[in-house]
Amino acid sequence: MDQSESCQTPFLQQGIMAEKPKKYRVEVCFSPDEFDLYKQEYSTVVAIDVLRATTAICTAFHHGVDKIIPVSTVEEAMAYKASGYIAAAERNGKIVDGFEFGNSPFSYMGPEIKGKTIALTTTNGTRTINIAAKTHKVMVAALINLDAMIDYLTRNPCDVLLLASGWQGKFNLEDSICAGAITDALLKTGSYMSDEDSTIAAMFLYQKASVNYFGFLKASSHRRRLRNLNLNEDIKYCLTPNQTRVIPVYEDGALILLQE
Ligand code: 3SL
Repeated sequence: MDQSESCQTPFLQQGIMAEKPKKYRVEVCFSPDEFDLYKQEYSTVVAIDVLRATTAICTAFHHGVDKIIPVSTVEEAMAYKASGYIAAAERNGKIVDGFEFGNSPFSYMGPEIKGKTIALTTTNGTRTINIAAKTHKVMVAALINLDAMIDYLTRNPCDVLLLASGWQGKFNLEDSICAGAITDALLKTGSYMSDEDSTIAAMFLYQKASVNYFGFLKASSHRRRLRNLNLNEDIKYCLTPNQTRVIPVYEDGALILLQE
C-alpha cells in the first residue's frame, strides 16, 4: 500500500463520499420593492419594521392580543372598524383621523386589547407583511424579539429571507441593522450560509451599531421623523432589544402567536 492510499478515510476507501450537511440560506432584502428579485429562493420571510410597526405588533402579542389583521389601506381598516373590530391606522408617523389607535407600541399594552382582534394599517410595515404573505410563510421580527427569532430559526433552520420594510420603498438603517443581527447570529450556528452583498452590508451595519443602537441611529431619517413628532420614548423602546419572546406568524389572513 503506498503512502497516499494509507491516508484515505475508510469511507473513501469504500468509494463512499461523506455527505456535507446542507446549509440553509439566510439573506437580507432591503425593501419590499426589491422582494420580487429575491423571493424565489426562500421558504420563509421574516418581515422587519423596527420603527415601529413590527415592534408594535410584537408588543401587542406580548400583552395578549389574539390576532392582528394587517391591511394595506386606511379604507380597509375603516371597514373593519365599522364592523366592530378594534382598528388602528398610521400614516407618516401619525394616527389617522377617525382612529383611536396608531402605531405606538405603548398603545398596545393595556387590558383593552387582551383576547381581541385588531385590524392594523401602517405606512410600510403592514404593506411588507402583505406583499410577502401572498407567496411565503411570514414571521415578524423587531429588535424587541431578536433573540427569540434567532433561537427559532436556529432550532428550525430553513431558507429564510429577512425583509426590511424600509421607508416608502427606500432603504432604511434600523431594519437593515436588525436583519444584520439575525444574520450574524445564524451564520455563527454553522447551519446557514449567505451569498448576497445586501446581507454582508447588513451585517457590517449591525456590527457597528450594536454597541449603541440609539447613538448609531441618531441621524437616521425615520428617527428624525419620529423625534419631530415627540416620539422619543417610542424610539427608545423600539431600539431596546429582547423585551419579549413572542413571534407573530401569518396564518389565514391574520397574524397569530407562533406556538411551538
Ligand atoms: O412604516 C411603518 O409601517 C410605520 O412603522 C411607520 S411609523 O413608525 O409609525 O411612523
